[in-house]
Amino acid sequence: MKINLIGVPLTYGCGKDGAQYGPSVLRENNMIDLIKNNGHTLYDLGDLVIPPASEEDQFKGHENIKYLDLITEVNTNLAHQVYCSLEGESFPFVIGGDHSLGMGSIAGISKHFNEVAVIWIDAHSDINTHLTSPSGNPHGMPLAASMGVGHPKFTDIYFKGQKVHPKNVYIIGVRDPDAGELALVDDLNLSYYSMKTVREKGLENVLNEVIENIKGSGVDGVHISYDIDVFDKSIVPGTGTPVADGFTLEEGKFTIETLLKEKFVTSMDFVELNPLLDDASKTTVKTAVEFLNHTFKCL
Ligand code: EXY
Ligand code: MN
Ligand code: MN
Ligand code: MN
Repeated sequence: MKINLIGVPLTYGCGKDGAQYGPSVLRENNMIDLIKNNGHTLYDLGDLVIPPASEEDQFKGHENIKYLDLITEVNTNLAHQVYCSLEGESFPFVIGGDHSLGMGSIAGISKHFNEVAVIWIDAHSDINTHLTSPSGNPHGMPLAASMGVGHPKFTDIYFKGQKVHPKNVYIIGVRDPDAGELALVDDLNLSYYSMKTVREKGLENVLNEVIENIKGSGVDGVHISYDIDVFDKSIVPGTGTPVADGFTLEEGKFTIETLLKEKFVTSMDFVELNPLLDDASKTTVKTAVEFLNHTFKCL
């Protein structure tokens, strides 16, 4: 498969330093070879240029959205790279960087396809808005914005209007929701599988339900936005918001293998690796490399 690799060294969305080194640390750990050795044709588009910003800038655009204008600009640029990749019949693979980049990825795919589905695999649902966020960190807002809920600068990234319909959104692995997010899950009747539900129903049953719904939905594009913090914090300490009771490495590999086997996935993000927060034995990087190798094997 033709893969366009797009690095997004962005950390302003997560309120911590370090996520900007995700793309470089994965490149240093042979991500390029992982892709090529699994038989893909790689077009490495390098990393987006992220404008510098100072501490004082962070609330200039809105009192509860950090770096509103910078995050909007970066996601607009990303959206166009993703759109152009799809127009060129390449698979856009976006490496973060914090999860606010999800707005750009989804805006780009939404412009290319008639109707898209988004599978959000994450310890968090990332459906806060400036009105519900406890932190003002945009990495907790991208999926709400992509559904047209939130600050207009975020909901209108790249083009005005909703990027993905709530009925085409599938959230898997949440273990740390905020009250405002749970309210939105109910309001929008989202397909929401908390980690508790995954454990009760069984991962394979959850994935099969998601797959059946997607196959019957008529969408022509499917995006996976994979947040590394869906893994248990014992194997992914190097992330901004680690949470207990997460996926084992095998569960993560099973998840991506099961979804990719359907051959309907058309783009993917891999986000929130923060090497500055990793442990001395680089457990997080090792987990990421093993997971990505399996991903590229299955793509
Ligand atoms: N829900 C919390 C907030 O909105 O601040 C934590 C968000 C963490 C987001 C990470 C990317 O998944
Ligand atoms: Mn996330
Ligand atoms: Mn469209
Ligand atoms: Mn998360």
